[in-house]
Amino acid sequence: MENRGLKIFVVLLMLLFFNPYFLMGEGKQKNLGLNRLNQHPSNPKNDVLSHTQVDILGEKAYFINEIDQYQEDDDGYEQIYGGICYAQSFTPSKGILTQLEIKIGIEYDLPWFIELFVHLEKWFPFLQSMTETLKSYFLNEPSDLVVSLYSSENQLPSESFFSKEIKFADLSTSRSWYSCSLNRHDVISNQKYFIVVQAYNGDKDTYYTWSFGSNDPYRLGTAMVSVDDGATWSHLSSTDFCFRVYGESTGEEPDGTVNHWAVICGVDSDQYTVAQASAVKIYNSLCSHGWYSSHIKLLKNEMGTKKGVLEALSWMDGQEDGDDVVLFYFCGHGEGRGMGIYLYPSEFLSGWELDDAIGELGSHSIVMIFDSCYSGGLQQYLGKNYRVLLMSSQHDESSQGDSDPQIDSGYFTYYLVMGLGGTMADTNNDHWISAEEVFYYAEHKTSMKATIPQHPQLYDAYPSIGNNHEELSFVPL
Ligand SMILES: [Ca+2]
Ligand SMILES: [Ca+2]
Ligand SMILES: [Ca+2]
Ligand SMILES: [Ca+2]
Repeated sequence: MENRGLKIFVVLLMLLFFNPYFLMGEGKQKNLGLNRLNQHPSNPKNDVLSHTQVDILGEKAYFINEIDQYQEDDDGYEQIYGGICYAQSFTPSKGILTQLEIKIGIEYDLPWFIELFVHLEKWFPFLQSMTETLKSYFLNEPSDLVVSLYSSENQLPSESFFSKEIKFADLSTSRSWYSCSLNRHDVISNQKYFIVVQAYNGDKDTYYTWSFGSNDPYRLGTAMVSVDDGATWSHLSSTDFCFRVYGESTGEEPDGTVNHWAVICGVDSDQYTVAQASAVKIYNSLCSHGWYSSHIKLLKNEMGTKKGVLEALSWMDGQEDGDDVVLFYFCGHGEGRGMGIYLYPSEFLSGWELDDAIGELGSHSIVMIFDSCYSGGLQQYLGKNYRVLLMSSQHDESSQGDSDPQIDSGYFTYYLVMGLGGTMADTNNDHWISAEEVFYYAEHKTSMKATIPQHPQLYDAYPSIGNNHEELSFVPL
């Protein structure tokens, strides 16, 4: 205590007698940042206004200031300093995020002698610069406040899709809404996202604040805290931080109704003469299980041109949305190593062109079935989140079929249709056949039936690449 008192006294003396402004008799301020402590933050709407102007010039007809999720109750605040992270999860209903606002501020406790100077400078303005110097010397100002957005709590601390640093001096002790433009970031509606704030250094006298509401005011998310840089989190039950997110619709948002849509294509070739018949079998199987024929485009032979397939996929995109189930089926000639498929009349659709078209779809439940030579190679172009790929053979294997009336299709298709036709494939007994279940039903039978090496391949990224434990159910029994 004695040392601290002595130190303060010495510094006061030094400042009093060696401060250049004091010696010059001038009350001029140095820009120490802290000068602006009591000013309001710069206009938080600036980002938004410029963004709107850009959109008007681009003649896009949407309103970016449409508020989507928010929690505005302010019953208190958490202190942010020393590396502790606070987070608030939320669930957007729109597919594009445009803007984030959080209600934040700062707090700092001045030592008594600086308080004294603050009072004195009202009568003696020349003391102002000295007061600021004292503040910068004695306040343990925290690092910039980092505001980030994450799509998973497992992604911290490195994989934020948005991050902004806010300076201590840019905030005020009266907590207010701070706005960040998000540059139209694509999100998955109805999935949880996380707003994370963190600052290092500072102390219990000098810290950032984030307002919160009590009694669980926001039901689609929760406040959380991490004391280990985001490695582990605990929920602050019944608390929600103050936030607002703004968004735009993509038109692909789930509408609460699960509709089923399909594009089914079979193109016969010299190499594979049962393609058209295979496509018809799949079509009939889906219709017999309640899929509406009006929801299916069946493209046989000369209808299965590149233009025809891409137009059908575009039609399907216009129909489906985020909570629908979609199916793309192709039977025909495949290119060596599975770089694409051959359509009518020998038109080539590459794996990446097909991926582009499928990528337009809003559905998060996409089944793709290929009964064609080398189809296993398509996985390298099409293997993405929300997709389950059923491929009739490896990338270096042919696929066989039989025109015998008993079979009259590719072997893989034959056993898929058989699997969809009964209860045998429903291994988890939920009265649905999933893409995964019907694959495992057909896989071994196809290999046994073929007279050449043919090993069907499954690619399962449903519901996502990192988590494929759920089944993509698409045919009810
Ligand atoms: Ca829907
Ligand atoms: Ca769509
Ligand atoms: Ca099942
Ligand atoms: Ca799965």
